[in-house]
Amino acid sequence: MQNVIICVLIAVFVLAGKPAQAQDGGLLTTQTAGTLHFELLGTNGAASWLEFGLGTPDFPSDLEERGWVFFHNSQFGNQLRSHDTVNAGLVAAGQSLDFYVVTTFANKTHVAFSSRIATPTPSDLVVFHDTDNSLGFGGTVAETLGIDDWVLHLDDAASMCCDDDDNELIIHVYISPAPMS
Ligand SMILES: [Ca+2]
Ligand SMILES: [Ca+2]
Ligand SMILES: [Ca+2]
Repeated sequence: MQNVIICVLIAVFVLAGKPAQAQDGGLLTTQTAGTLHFELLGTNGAASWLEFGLGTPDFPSDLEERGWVFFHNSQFGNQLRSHDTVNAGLVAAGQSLDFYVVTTFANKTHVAFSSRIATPTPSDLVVFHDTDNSLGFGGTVAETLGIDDWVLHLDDAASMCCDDDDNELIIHVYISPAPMS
């Protein structure tokens, strides 16, 4: 019981520390409370820098200031780096989740936010929407596998020049139940 109380307190603290979400909700909305997990299923493309993370960080900013989950840098042989945990490891039921993607391609850096719904940029649209419905999910990039279990099919943030193939970052996002005792 004590663990439950601690978990609730942590969840309240995490939520209180988060910036207000867009009124029309995030890219994903949780149904249950628990621990948020990310698993990279695939990556493609020729970006010199490709980064995926949680939230809507300020730009420009240092990598350490952002809630990055995965990144790779071609200067280091495209070696993927991943965080074991992210900065909002515990989520509540009904919580909105938004994400960002950074891409450097041909010496130009592009940033896309899923939260920028009202006035999306071309990068926002190509990354966080399936503009040509090639995935067949009705225009969303989120494939629903089950309750709080999704696969995101994301372009990189430079793809607005070239394609909407939704395959530069394929990421499994899911929530495991919070530990109970
Ligand atoms: Ca897309
Ligand atoms: Ca693409
Ligand atoms: Ca598409």
